[in-house]
Amino acid sequence: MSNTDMLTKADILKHLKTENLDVSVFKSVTSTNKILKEMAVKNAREGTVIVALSQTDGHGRYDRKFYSDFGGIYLSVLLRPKLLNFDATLLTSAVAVAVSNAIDEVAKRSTKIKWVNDILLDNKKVCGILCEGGFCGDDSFFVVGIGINACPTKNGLDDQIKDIATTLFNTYSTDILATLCARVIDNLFYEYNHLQNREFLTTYRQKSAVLGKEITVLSMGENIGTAIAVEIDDECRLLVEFENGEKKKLISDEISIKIAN
Ligand code: BT5
Repeated sequence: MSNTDMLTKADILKHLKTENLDVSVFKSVTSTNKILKEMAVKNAREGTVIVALSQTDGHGRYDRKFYSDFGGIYLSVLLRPKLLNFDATLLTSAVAVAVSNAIDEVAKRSTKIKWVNDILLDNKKVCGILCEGGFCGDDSFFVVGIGINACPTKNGLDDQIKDIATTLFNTYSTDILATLCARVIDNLFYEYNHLQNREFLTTYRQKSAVLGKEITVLSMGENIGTAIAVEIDDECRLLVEFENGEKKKLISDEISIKIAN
């Protein structure tokens, strides 16, 4: 990639509508979430946004690797909710709606959400989201990390993920990355500021890749059964019915699911 291809802060600000944000863009970092968590404990303010064009140590839940080569867009946003009992599951789900809508708008595609917060395009993962909480003194904060396979990487998707992942666009363009990044951030702040009315739930359910489907439920990586995904409740828990008729409400951070073929 030549320097003229480098996405800059100015490129993003040109498209960004949300005001009063503190955006930094880096060519390569370890992990935008890691850096922003370190900044958060040192009092970085809400609205601090770190964008990277690649990560050497991008991670997902349970420290799983998130492949983050040049071509994708990797960003983290710092939130400092004022509410007591702020619900991180709702935030994560609302962010999924924000990102899915942003991708659909910019790419003119129709993405789905795999509970809780993977974004799928044609049944393959195009984006992963990781919300991590922490404390700064008595105050809690959340770092929302988003990784999107936006444009092709030099060597294509890694062998480890090429069967389950996909890329949004066929060619590289800084304008695509800038527009996508700005829409994601704008939508994220919209959903964050409207979280309490739970308006996002309607779209969340409409975009669900799992409702009505047969799913394999994994708890800590272990298969605990096949079930039908019946409902997503107002707390974003997934109601499933196992083959033996047993019903269970799944909580996001306890399980992960595989959609059966
Ligand atoms: C996630 O975790 O999908 C959340 C990923 C969050 C990444 C962002 S990038 C910016 C910020 N900084 C970070 O360090 N992280 C955040 P999880 O649901 O645990 O899924 C991880 C799994 O997704 C891996 O085990 C792979 O199977 C798959 N995967 C890894 N890289 C991928 C990629 N680039 N595209 C699609 N799938 C991928």
